[in-house]
Amino acid sequence: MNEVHPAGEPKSLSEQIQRDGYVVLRNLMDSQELEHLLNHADNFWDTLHDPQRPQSKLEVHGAAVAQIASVRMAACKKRLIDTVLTLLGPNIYVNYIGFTINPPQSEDKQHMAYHQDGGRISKEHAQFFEPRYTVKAAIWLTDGTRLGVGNFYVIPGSHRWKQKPDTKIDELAIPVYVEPGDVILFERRVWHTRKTNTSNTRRKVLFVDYAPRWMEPKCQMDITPPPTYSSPVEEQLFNNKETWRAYAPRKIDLPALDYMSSAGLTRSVEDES
Ligand SMILES: O=C(O)CCC(=O)C(=O)O
Repeated sequence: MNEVHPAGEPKSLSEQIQRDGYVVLRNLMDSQELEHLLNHADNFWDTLHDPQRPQSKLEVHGAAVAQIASVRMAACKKRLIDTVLTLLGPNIYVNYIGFTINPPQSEDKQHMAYHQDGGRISKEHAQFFEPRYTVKAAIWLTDGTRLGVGNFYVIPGSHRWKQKPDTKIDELAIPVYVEPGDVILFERRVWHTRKTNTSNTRRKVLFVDYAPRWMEPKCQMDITPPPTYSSPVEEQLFNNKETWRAYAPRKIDLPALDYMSSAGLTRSVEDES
């Protein structure tokens, strides 16, 4: 977390998320950091993919991924974490982390359905104001600058829909083009999908979901033995064992609070209109 960025950038990135439901953080990872992550993704693929199902994605998540220092470091990159803290405030942790690796698929393979994240959350807020609650970072390790590579599609502004419109929503969606090392940061309510990878290369993305500490984890995140965390904020994000403290945290349980004030960050207020 020790690189610098122009003052105000997290604020303007978080304003873009408020408006569009997503934002792209360009060049977040440098080439060495990318190489480390790619090596891990490739090792997982080599050891875990099912050769009987060559078109199936491989998703590896939870402690097996969280225990890798370069992965935790990616989740804590300053420009990313500053934007996340501005959006969600200090009482957060990583409730999902995982590599998704998408091999080449045939043209007729149906793509994933458009969806919002968060399981039942949207259903349980029907007719009420639905808070953002969580944001997810898609850290792209491979090229996403052309179509047909398993691109991320999003409907800008759809996080504000009161209900899904009665139209073909694919016509409202746009592809988000990214270089390796760019990050798509999107919020839970925005409608999005991944299109089919019809290229001849594997698409590799590291996903990190940031959530309030009182929300349950989406995967088993306990790293044993505990690693050496590189900062108190990293420890808060990856070591969320004290569940009751997540509801009533003391200041000592919230290093991200001190971090926010030393970095001059304030939580943005969400416009409910
Ligand atoms: O793989 C992608 O690009 C999108 C994945 C997705 O829809 C999600 O993580 O909610």
